[in-house]
Amino acid sequence: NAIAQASTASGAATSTSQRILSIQDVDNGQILGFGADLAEDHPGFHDPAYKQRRTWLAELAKTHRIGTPIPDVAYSPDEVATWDAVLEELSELLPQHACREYLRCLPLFDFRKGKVPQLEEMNAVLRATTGWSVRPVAGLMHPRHFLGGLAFKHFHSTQYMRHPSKPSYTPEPDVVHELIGHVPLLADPDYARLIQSIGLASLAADDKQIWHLTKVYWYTVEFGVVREGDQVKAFGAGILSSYGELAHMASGGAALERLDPFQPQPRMSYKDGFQKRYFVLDSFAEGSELLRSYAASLALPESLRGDASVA
Ligand code: TIH
Ligand code: FE2
Repeated sequence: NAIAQASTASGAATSTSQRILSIQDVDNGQILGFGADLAEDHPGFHDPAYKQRRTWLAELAKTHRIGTPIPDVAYSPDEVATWDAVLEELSELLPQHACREYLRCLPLFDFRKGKVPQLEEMNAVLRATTGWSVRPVAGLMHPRHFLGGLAFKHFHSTQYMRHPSKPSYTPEPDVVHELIGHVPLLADPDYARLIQSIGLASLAADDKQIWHLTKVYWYTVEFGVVREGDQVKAFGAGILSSYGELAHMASGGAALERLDPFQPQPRMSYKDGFQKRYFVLDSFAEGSELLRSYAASLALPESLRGDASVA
């Protein structure tokens, strides 16, 4: 994912209050965080070669235009080694703790050691299943742009690799997070409907509601869990792409709460480490209905709500 939070994006909010009407309105140029400028506490801050690599990939992502082929990234042996390490770790926990839809979709993609998959390869599968597509982005986008993309079945994905010193958990999205965390479920029709619901809600949202939706996105698409019989399984990409977070979720150490998109959501941060609570859906179908009813509540100005002749 590539969604910024209030703290990083507020400065740019004035230029992005404008409603998104088509995918062309999703501006990929404006990056609010996690681009090439690494923070002081980033594991790659003292690694000039890593920083240079990030700058190169950020520039490459910025050149992409919707509808044109996505340039492949030639991943280095070090980057492939990081991919291999994460894949190996995750293959231990995913079969037990990922939701069934995820496990059903995973084999559609050619995820194996020795090669970091390219975004175009992901799109070939997504085109043939749900019609979704991924496209490169340099870093964190303004939430109105990121969420607006979802309404048009576009998922913005980073292409850089996490720093090799910390393969089990990264505080920022990277290509492993996007590919292993997000992409497989985009091939599941029920999940695809759920994530698109958040995007559709964003089209009608004012700035305040955009921040609310960013949190709803965070507690579902990033860190959501879903009931399966008497168990709870992960569908949030932030859980699925991190050995540390998966183990944390599996240990039962975090609280479980029911998601209610009509209620204010707890604050969220990339800096908090493992989640203290996970929100539970009964199913993707139930989650989609919930989110679509929330979206419908935004579609009309306050003054017109509940007017049957307009609705
Ligand atoms: N923590 C996740 C990982 O290690 O793969 C990445 C992120 C998910 C959401 C925000 S950052
Ligand atoms: Fe994400």
